[in-house]
Amino acid sequence: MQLEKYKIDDHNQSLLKAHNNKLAFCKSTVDNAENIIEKLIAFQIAIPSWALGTGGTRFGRFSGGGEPRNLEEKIEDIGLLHSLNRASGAISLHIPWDIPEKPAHIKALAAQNGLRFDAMNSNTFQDQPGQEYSYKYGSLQNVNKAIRQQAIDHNIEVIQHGIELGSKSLTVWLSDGSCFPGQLNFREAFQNTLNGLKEIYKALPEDWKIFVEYKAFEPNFYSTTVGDWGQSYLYSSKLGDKAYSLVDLGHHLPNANIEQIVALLLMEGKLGGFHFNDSKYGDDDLTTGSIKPYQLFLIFNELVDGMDAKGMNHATDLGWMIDASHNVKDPLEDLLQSVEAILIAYAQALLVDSRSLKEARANNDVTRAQDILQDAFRTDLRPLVAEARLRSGGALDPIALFRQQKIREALIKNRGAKAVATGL
Ligand code: PSV
Ligand code: MN
Repeated sequence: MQLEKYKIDDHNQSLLKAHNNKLAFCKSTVDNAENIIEKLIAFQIAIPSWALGTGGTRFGRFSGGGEPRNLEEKIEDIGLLHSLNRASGAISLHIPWDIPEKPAHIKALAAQNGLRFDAMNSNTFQDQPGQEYSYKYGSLQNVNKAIRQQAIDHNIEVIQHGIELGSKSLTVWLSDGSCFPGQLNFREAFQNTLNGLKEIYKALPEDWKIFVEYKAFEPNFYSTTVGDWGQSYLYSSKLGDKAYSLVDLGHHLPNANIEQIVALLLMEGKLGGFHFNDSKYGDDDLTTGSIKPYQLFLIFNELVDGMDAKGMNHATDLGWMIDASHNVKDPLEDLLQSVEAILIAYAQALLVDSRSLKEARANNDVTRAQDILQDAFRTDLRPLVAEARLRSGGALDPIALFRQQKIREALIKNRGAKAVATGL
C-alpha cells in the first residue's frame, strides 16, 4: 500500500501554521537549529523485517491484523513508514525468516520504496524444518563439531544472500550458553565460538563488517557465551578489523551504565552497530524512549561525543536499527514512535554545550555539568524533528496521518484480519 504524495502535502498544509509558530520559538532559543535539522535529515534508522507484525510472549500472541504475509509486503510496510517519516530508509533481514527467493526483484522493490539493505541477521537460535542437527545445546559453542559446522555454513549462506541484496554487514546474535552450573566448560565454549566466528569472518567480503551482538541472559539463564560487552569485545578484537561489537539496549543486566559502555567501545574503535528498544526489567523490547528517555539521551550524548572525537559520520559510520516487539500496539505506530524518540534524543545530544561541559569538568563543577546535560534534555526539540521531516517530504504528524488515512484498516482489508508475519 502506498501513500500518495498529495495526501502528505494536504496534511502538512493543515498543520503548517501551528508548526511554523513552534519552530520559530524553538529556533529563537536554540543557536545551532539549522545544523541540527541538517543532521536529522541525514539520519536513517533501519527497520528489521521481523518487527512489522505482532510480537508476543510464550504466554500468547494477540494479532492486530493486516500483518505483512511475505517479504514483499514487509518491504511495502517499511516503504510506507519511510514515506511518513523519511527516516526509516533501510531494512534489516533475518534469515531464514525472510529468504529473498528472487533477489533481483526484492532489490528492485526495496529501491522503489527508497530502501537500502542494512545488516543481515543469521539465526542459529531456532531449529528450522528439515534442519539436520538441533541447536538445543548451542550452535557455534556446541560440543559436536558437525553442529558447529552447520551453524558456520548457515552464517556463510546469510552473507551470500546479503551480497545479492547489496548489504554490507552481518549481525551474529547467538543464544548459546547454559542453563545450569556444570553444563558447560566456559573456556571450551568460548574457543569453539571464536573458531566458528573466525570461519565466518573469512567468508566476509572485503568491504563488509561483522557485528557480534551480546546479551546477558535469555534463552539461557545461567551463562551466555556472548553475554556482555567484554566478551563481545574479546571476540571482535580477536577476529580483526572488520569485526565490531553491537549494543542492543535491552541486553544488559538491570541498571547497567550503557552510556559508559558505548563511550569505551567507541574509544576503542569497536562499536559497530546499535539495536534500539526500551525496557524496565530485561529484554522487554518496548518502544524506544517509552521507559527511560533520559538514558537514551545520555547514550546519544556519548555517541555524538565519541563519534566526533574520531571524526566519524553520525549517519553512516554505525549501523542503527530498531529491535523491538509489539505486543499491544500497532507495529507501524510503535515504529513511528520509536523513530521519533531516537531523533529527539539525537537532536538533544547535538544541543549539548560541549565546550561548557568540558570547562565544568575541568573545574570539578559537578552541579554545572549536570545542568548542562539536563538543559539539553529538557529542551523541546520536537519542532526541529518535525521540520526535518517536512523538508525531506514526510508528514508533520505521521501517526495522525496514519490514523486519518485509516491505513491499518486498509491493510486488514487487503491482507486479512488473521495474517501473521514471520519473526518472534
Ligand atoms: C535477540 O534478543 C535479538 O536482540 C537479536 O538481535 C535477534 O536477532 C533479534 O533479537 C530478533 O529476535
Ligand atoms: Mn537485537
